[in-house]
Amino acid sequence: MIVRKLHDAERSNRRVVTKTWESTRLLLKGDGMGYSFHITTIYPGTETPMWYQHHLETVYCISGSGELEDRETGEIHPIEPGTMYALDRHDRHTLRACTDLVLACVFNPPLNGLEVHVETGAYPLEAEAV
Ligand code: 9YT
Repeated sequence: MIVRKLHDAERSNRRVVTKTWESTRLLLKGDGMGYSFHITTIYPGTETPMWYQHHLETVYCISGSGELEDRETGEIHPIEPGTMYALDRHDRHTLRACTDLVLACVFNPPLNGLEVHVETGAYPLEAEAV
């Protein structure tokens, strides 16, 4: 069994910080679950274009508000607590946060640990592990 506390993980190298978001990766590939599980905060007033060519991702909004643009269709979806979205088709998308947007995220295949977006908005398949 694996038991971890977010406040402990935030003080370790499981926390990755970028210009528009930070993410604490509570479960990673090395944990052997077959997926990774993260608590991510998107910073207010920011816009993050993403395109996970190598991963499927499910996101659940815990708190905050923002919007998700589906760049495949042009649709805009409000994001608020209780909203889930699943990128089942490696969809190109952009996330905009009005406030701190706190999200629970699951990735399949699991992240190794230190992934940050490359220019296309993807994560490489094999990044450095923590
Ligand atoms: C929602 C999203 O994909 N945000 C970027 C960070 C990502 N969730 C991560 O690496 O934890």
